[in-house]
Amino acid sequence: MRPDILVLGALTSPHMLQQLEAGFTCHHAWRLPAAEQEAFIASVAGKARAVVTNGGLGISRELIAQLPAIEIIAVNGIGVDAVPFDATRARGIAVTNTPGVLTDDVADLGVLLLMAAARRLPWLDSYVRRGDWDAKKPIAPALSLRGKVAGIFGFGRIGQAISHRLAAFGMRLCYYQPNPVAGTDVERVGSLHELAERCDYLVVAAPGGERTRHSIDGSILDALGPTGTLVNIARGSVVDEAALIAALTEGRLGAAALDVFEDEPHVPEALRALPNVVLTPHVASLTVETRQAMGQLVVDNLLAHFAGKPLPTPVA
Ligand code: 8YV
Repeated sequence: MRPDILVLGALTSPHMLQQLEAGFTCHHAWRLPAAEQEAFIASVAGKARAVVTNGGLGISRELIAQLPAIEIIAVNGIGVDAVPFDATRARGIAVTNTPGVLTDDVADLGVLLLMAAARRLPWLDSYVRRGDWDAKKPIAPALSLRGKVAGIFGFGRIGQAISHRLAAFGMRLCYYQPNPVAGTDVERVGSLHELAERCDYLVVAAPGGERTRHSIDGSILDALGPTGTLVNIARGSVVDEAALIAALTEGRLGAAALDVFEDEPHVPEALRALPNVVLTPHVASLTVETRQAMGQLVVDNLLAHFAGKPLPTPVA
């Protein structure tokens, strides 16, 4: 009998979808309008032996409690901050994620956002579209990246991949995270506050969750200052969004480039109205190749689990 799986997060890889459909009886909650999902989930809850979800969505403690047959939660993403591990541990539920395969694309988007903010790409694009070039309206020059300091908060695989890319642009680098990283030439500074004081671009690549919640608060943004730029490709929860909006609106922070938000997909109107902000809708890993590789890991973990084999990428 094919195991029943409950799919919560949108599946963006057709290849993954095909393989899931071939090996399992899939119940696709994500295809339904939000208002219909609860009743649908309740109707299949008794038989779901696996859940497929994504990094941002995770799974709630309440939903886990609703699933008597659940054995494994396969997260289609690297971040597992939205998975309640006390609940999974208590029930012996396995959790897997997709490490490694998304590092390059997420790092690329981090650099793209940093450069888009530095060179004011959205403003320039609309300048041309609006016909301001024909009208010979003035353009203020941007600032060069060469010689500027990028401070990376969170120096795991993605943070390090961002640093390699930015080094190639002639930027100086430093990082902060609680545990020093071995085997890197990049300097670790003593605190997040010091990192923000030292850098021109503060790039958030730290995991989400309670430990990092609102780490980037008003005092960190003030340390970054009116010429500083915040880039976030990690989790919206790491940044106090209200403090960020206040700092940008009051000119205490120069600019921000954000792929992630506190209450996705809701992006506060105040943020959307600011000209010195670049916004993308949580798409750092959204490329054909990476989503296929992530999807393959999800499928491989599920197949291994139901075949009684070791999981390729379990979360410890
Ligand atoms: C995805 C992510 O957007 O990996 C993560 O933690 O947030 C992203 O790569 C998400 O998991 C969609 O599948």
